[in-house]
Amino acid sequence: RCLTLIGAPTDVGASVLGASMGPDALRIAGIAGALRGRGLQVSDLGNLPGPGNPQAPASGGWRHLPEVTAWCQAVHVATAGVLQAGALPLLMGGDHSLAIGSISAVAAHCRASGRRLKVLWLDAHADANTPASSPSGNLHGMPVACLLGQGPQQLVELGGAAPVLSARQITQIGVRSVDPLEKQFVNRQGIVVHDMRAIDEQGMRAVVQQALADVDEHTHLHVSFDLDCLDPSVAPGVGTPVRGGPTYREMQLCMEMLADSGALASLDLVELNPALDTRNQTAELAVDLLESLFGKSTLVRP
Ligand code: DIR
Ligand code: MN
Ligand code: MN
Ligand code: MN
Repeated sequence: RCLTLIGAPTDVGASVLGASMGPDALRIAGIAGALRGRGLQVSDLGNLPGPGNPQAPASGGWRHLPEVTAWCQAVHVATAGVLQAGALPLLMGGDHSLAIGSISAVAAHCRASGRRLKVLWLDAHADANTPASSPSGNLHGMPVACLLGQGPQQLVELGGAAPVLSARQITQIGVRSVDPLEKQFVNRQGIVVHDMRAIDEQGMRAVVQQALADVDEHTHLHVSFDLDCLDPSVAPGVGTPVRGGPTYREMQLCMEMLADSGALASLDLVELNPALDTRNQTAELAVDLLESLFGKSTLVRP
């Protein structure tokens, strides 16, 4: 099986600078070697080119819309090329607005090949703001809304057909920070959110089982993994940490269960901020969890 790494070194969608260094921190943590160790044939496209961060204030409800659009377009094209070549695209962010680029390409690929698409969104945040609900104008808080057809036209229609997803194609896990008006959007759309209370009450195992209930080996499973989903005590290298996230063990179980589904076909690894990290520990944790996601297990399993 072939996997292609795509670096998108940008933080234009975020409030805090530094996610632009994420791809290189993941390379330094040994992402390619770890995946090769899992038996994958890994190639690295390197870092895509794109605009720098103008550090401009919001205008018209959004910050850096032209720059975010340019990055998402580049990611869309790169992801489409990797899928076309039959490999699994692994997007190394960069901030989470990039998921508009990757997921729009994945959705087009699934439409063309007649495969069902399911998106798992692992995040402390719902990322479902619209300009009307966003407290910040930061586009990394809006990708879910854009993919569901709500947001600036150039992002909503990035891949042509809109909306890219219907609400029942996306399930969120680990959420614990949702803005007041964003809550209403999540509720109105009917997005399934397994928040931290669900994980506390039912356990990660039951939550992931529910999230995968409509996934079989014919489904294209896309995992969009915002590293701020993890508890900041184990993953401090993120721009918008929120206390009370999944532990290392809980997230590892989640990864192992996703691996068992046999459906993983594309992945975003986003919001790693090396400027806020401690000796690259969050990047190393991400690589460790990736090994579980690609089938590493303690014992031989039936
Ligand atoms: C907040 C923070 N909900 C916003 N969002 C995110 O600005 O929209 N932080 N996604 O990672
Ligand atoms: Mn395919
Ligand atoms: Mn987040
Ligand atoms: Mn996010």
